[in-house]
Amino acid sequence: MDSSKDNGVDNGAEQSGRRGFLSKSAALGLAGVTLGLVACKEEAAKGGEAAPQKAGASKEIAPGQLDDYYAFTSAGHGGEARVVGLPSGRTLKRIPVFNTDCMVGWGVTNESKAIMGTKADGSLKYTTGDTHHVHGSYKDGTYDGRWLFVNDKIHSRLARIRMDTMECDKIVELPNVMGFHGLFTDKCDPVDTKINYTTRVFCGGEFHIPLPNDGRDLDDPSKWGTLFSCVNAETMELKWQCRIDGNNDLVATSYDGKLAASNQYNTENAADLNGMMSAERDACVFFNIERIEALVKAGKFTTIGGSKVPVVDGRKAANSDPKTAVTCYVPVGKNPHGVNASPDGKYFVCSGKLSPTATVIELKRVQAWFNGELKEPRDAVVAEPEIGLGPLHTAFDGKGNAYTSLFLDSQCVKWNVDAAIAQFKGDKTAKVIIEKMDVHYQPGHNYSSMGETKEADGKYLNSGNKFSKDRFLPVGPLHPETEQLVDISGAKMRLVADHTAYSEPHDGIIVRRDIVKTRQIYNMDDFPNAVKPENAGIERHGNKVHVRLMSQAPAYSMPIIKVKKGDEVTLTLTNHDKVEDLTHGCALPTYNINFIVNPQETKSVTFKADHAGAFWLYCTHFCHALHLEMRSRFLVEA
Ligand code: RUQ
Ligand code: CUA
Ligand code: CA
Repeated sequence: MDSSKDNGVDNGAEQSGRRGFLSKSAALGLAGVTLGLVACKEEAAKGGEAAPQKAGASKEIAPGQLDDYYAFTSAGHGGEARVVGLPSGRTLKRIPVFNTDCMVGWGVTNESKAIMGTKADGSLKYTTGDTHHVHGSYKDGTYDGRWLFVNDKIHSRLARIRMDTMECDKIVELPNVMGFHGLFTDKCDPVDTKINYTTRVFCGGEFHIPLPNDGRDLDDPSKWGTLFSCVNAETMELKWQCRIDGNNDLVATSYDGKLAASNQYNTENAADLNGMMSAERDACVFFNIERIEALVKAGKFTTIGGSKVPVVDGRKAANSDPKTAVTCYVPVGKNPHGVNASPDGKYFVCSGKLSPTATVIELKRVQAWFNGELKEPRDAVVAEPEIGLGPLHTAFDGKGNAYTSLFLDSQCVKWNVDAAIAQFKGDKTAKVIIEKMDVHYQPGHNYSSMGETKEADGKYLNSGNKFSKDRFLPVGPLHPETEQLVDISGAKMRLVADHTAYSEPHDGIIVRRDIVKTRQIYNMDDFPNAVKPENAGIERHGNKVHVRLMSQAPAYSMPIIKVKKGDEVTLTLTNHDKVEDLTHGCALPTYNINFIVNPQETKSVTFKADHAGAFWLYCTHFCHALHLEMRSRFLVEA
């Protein structure tokens, strides 16, 4: 197969397997699009260089040199979050969130289980996750380096990651939501402008389900619905939910805190593929945050099933009067994917996916509709340029240009927002499309350096491509994905590097390194259960045994730990080393226990000593010349 031409929907048809399916679904989708497949073929044939390209690094990161940016990305159904240095592409950290991880002991220790959630028997409620979107907390319209938030689509959970330790510290499950896909943080309070930082996280529910989902209405999807949820960023508790018509895909927010929006590909409220593609246009639904919160305050809400979370009615029938409406449904191109806010805060852009267009919505006009000053929601649309096939996500450079990923064309298209608006007003000379660049291949998300903030700097764009095909050494049926780094600082886009990514990052953000302030060691006193010389040792209450252990390279505080078969053992370990990065591990063979303690950190595990014998509790993390000798005898008497 000539892979250099294999770059799109048409060539895919010649192949079997994954890409065969792709071509089928793409063709299916294009049935409703005016642009024919002929045009598509021409576009597609242009792309896909398998021949080596010259790397165009605007700045090489030499050994020992530090990157300029952090990229924080999701990991799809890997369930974690990841930290990458850019432009080098160095993997800096994997942050376990919804997955279990035996390197750090996530899902193993009592502390991580308490965050992840357990069943009555103490086992984890879920061990799977599906992260898609990572967004940071804001202050003054830019990242404040405090938190990252990431969604779990499969079990509808929102997780928070502390940026100072880059560890997950809270997870909340959204009630009556299935397929929690898009999320975004707010950037200001809608009423109190002194609160010019993130206090809310908005979460979109993608799948329609019975409300409540308790076995009723199983055969009547017309009664099902979806909710848009608001979570308190500080407490991570649900504040309210809003029931809507249609569904939520991705989420974007305004700088002033007054508006949040979600693009809807299923305005049809359909339960099957054809139904979801039946309407000529779908929508982007805007939420009036101030009004929703006023209704909640006034007690004008319902609750669903056993959930106590206030639910406000955002459906069309209840919101036809703009002056009291909490929602505004702005029509956009068919089956949109992505809603992205321009860094100047003026526009939200939704891509058509099944329409070769991007719809530009002016926030001022949406606000005007809510004030009764704009006739129709559709009048908030100020441009709808034709940009290419399969547009998904849009990033910005802060200089008025937008960069949209074109899934079917395997391209990134750079276009100018003002020109698109001029064209929409009738200016035939407006040059909307500035450049199209081939990416490899089938891009999903793209995101730019600081591109979702007022400090968008127009330096780098990351194109997250779903198929790497021939770009890397083959590693069997599952290929890595290509994260292509593009220099967007000049007049022309320049491919800087192909970085591999293990399946399956979706979205990410690129944050200037000076914003991220990490702590290098813990404070022992932050842990109420810290083990200190005065309380170290073994304490027994009936068959409950508490083993309080300390680590200091290259030894644990007790060479022998003796318990009885049948005991319920809680082992608490505090790392007394203070040297940065002097981490110790704690592995207990046949008891399935494995975790680490970083300097000055405390962790614990609880387990039943259900089999007798001698077990070497040993250090897993190479810490000292005598690391291998760092072990204690854990003896379980019969
Ligand atoms: S989605 S490839 Cu989960 Cu963000 Cu668009
Ligand atoms: Cu402690 Cu290895
Ligand atoms: Ca649709």
